[in-house]
Amino acid sequence: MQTTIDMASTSQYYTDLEEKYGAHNYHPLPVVLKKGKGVHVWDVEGKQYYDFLSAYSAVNQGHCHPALVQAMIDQAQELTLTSRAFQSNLLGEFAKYITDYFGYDKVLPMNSGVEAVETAIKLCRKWGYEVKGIEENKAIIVVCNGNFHGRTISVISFSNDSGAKKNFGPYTPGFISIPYSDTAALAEALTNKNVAGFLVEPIQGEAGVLVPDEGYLSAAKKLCEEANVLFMGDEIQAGLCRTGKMLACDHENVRPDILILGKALSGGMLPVSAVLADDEIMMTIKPGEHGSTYGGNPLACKVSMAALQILKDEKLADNAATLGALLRSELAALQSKHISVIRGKGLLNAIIIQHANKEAAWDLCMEMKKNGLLAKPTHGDRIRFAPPLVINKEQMLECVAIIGKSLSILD
Ligand code: IF1
Repeated sequence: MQTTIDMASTSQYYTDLEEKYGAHNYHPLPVVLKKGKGVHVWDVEGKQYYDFLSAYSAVNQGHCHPALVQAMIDQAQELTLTSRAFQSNLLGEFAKYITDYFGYDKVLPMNSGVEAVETAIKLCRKWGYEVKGIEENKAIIVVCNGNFHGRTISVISFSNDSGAKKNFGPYTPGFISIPYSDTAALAEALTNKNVAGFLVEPIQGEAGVLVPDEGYLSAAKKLCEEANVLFMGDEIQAGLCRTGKMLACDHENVRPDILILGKALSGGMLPVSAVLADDEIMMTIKPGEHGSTYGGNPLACKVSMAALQILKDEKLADNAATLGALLRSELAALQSKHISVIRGKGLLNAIIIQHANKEAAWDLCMEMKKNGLLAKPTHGDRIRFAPPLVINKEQMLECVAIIGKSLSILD
């Protein structure tokens, strides 16, 4: 008979607890993690893995980065939350830091990514009415098919993913969806004078790491300028060095009118998101018109400054570019008949599995797990490869060896 202590040390125990008491809104890979450091995580049995998901790009700086842990501890002992009813000594400092860092007049801090997206939409609409002069309640925001911007009612209202949408209606109106990476479709949509903004992911994450055609983002930005429409870049997943540049839009020298950040803005410590824009846009929102209890809290401000500093100090954009190129070339060199597509930019990558068995991608992930690497399939046949950006060459080669060895399970 097992004692309670033995039980509590097994993955099954924790899986059962989640299953019984947690909502069933996820289908995770069966691994229960209890520790993380850099590119590695460990399960409750003590097995070590490479993390090839990085919490969907939230831990770009690596798990439990010492500078972030220190910032967290220091600030937690000092002051964590004031609400915005009172000021703190850190919000102004953070606002100066992040606006200097990205080159915008102002920042509006929020918490989760989707809250920042909602904030951008609200800002865009307000600008549409008060600056552009769109008739009340007529503002349109153009989005792209296959988008993923989060899970609030308004944001799922313009999703095409039936799983994310079905039976959550009625939906928020005011959005038009066009094909991604299609400038002609954008030009056509922008002929509508009520369009206030264009919301786009510079690389579509959920769609399976879809990189748009070269020149798309810069052409889209130009079309937006000509139509007096705000270009809103959702850099929540692709930004902050993930694709080999500070922002994914930097690959085409595009400066979004509204920049949306989240995830790695705190390096995995706590939810921190932000919207950046210049005064013409940001000053349309007045006291009382938008906010959040935790948005801009001192703990978040402190951690976020440290998280951004690490990206520069450790040259993580360059490392992502170099090791991403290595990953793709080494994956290609495996010459696996089961990999039909290898795509991505920097360390935001995906492969598409080609196999008669529909479960092949899942089976491969289970085999990679056995061999010490964690990745998760999406849309049945795609697997995202997105390790923390602190990964080094030797580790990457070991990871490709694990992937290569695991692929033999599909033969
Ligand atoms: C989940 C995907 C990634 C995002 C972009 C906004 C948000 C996200 C571009 C919202 C969030 C997540 C959330 C996560 C799965 C995940 C994801 F597969 F769904 F697409 F990363 F690839 N904009 N992405 O990617 O940010 O409110 O979650 O902080 O479990 O839903 P959030």
